[in-house]
Amino acid sequence: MKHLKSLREFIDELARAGEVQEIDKEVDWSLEIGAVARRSYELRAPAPLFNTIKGIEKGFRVLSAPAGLSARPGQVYSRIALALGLPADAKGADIVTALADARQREPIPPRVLETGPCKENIMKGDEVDLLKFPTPLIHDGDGGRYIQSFGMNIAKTPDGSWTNWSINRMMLVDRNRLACLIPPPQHLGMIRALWERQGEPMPIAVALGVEPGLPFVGGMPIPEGEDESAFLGAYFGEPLELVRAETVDLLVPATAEIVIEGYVSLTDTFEEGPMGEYPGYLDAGSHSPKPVLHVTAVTHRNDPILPVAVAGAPVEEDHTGWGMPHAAEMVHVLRQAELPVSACWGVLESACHWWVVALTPDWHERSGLTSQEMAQRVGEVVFGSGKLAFGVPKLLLVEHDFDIADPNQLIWAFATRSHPEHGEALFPHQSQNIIPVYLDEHERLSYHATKVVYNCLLADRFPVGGRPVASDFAHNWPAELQQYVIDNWQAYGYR
Ligand SMILES: Cc1cc2nc3c(=O)[nH]c(=O)nc-3n(C[C@H](O)[C@H](O)[C@H](O)COP(=O)(O)O)c2cc1C
Ligand SMILES: [Mn+2]
Repeated sequence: MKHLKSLREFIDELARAGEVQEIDKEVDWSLEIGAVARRSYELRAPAPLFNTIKGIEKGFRVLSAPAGLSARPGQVYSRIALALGLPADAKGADIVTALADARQREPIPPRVLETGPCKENIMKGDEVDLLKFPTPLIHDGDGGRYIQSFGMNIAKTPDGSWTNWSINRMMLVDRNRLACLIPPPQHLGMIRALWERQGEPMPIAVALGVEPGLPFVGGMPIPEGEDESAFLGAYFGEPLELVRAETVDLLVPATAEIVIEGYVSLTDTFEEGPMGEYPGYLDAGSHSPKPVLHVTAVTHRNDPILPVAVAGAPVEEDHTGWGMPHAAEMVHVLRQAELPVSACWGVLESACHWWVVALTPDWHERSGLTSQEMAQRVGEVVFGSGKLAFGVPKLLLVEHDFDIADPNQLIWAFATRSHPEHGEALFPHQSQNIIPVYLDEHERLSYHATKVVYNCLLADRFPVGGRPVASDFAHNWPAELQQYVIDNWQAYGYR
């Protein structure tokens, strides 16, 4: 497993795979960067690296779509795979399983270095000027310019027992202030509540442009009290390298492009939002006063690169960077419950509103349960798992006899295998984030909503060995004939 230790090593790797597009033409941080990036997601074109930004010091750059999908056949997930040290042609479910497997290993705490490239430039106190950076106004309709859309918020509890690394968006207010979205149920919100109880502002470091594996664990719902950086250590089998921040008692990635240090105020707020959101919509009414982060220091590499995720319609980093690690945690939780799970997936094209639990094809013989009992059991485990369940409203339960990351195969399975009358197991009044746009007012206010398992299991409806077989090229012709047809494809006149 290849551990890439900086955003720059990642960009080199992307370039080798044909997954980055350097753009020398001057672009405007106001809307143009967002528009180019958005179109690149929709075309599954390489990730744009903007080298020249109007009104911004030469050398300061933006990388967008760092974890977008690829149009290259067989390499759809290459950016995510490379970020996580896997081959560019890794399959979606295999990337998820690699993350899930690391949950069974001991965390490896980070190693502290004396210094690192993130200290090449240091601005403290009055010198701090966030306006130097090419922070984009992403969508026409956003409430402001978002500097934090794919970086790590690092905070620890007042007693120092738990450091948390997560992604929550932050908006530029002026040269030394940010407005922060800190939902109370997220770990950053829980840690902030502890500082609030002490009557102190929360020290925080925001690391932008970090080694490529980090954002994936930042989007992963590992349990309260666990440090995502030590989990990534377990994933790669070696410690992450961190350095001390300048003005807060926190450790930050040695190779980060930009590190913003400061304190989240107890009292100061600034109107934040709206912003494109992961269900794929921009809701003009979704803005409110949010806590202000007062910046005490900024450090950055020479010629820093700001990563930008353009949140909105699928597929972008909210779906890959949040959905894939969520699916990994789902595998882990089901394994711990000793259910016959084979793989899990957050359907990217559904904006991660549909999730898939795939059981081993022999689940029925192994468990002795009916499909309805199994649907109930899987729902209880997944929806009962706190942080993981919070963003998981709809589960499709299938046998793992097809590629669950292929939306075409999934739609086929869902449509043909779930019964219109009794194919759903409903779970009323479950803890749910307020993001899905179908929620009603009451559900939004209460952070609770009904969830569902769509039972697409077949094994208990057909005798052993009597399951209908997919009627496709791979299953209805002898293997030798398939190979003969493939070998002769051009001879038939196809190109
Ligand atoms: C690119 C990206 C952007 C995200 N933006 C937000 C956000 O603005 N607010 C939020 O609550 N969660 C956001 N998330 C999801 C959280 O990172 C995720 O729920 C994570 O589990 C939170 O960390 P925690 O479990 O340590 O609280 C984002 C995830 C990704 C990958
Ligand atoms: Mn956490």
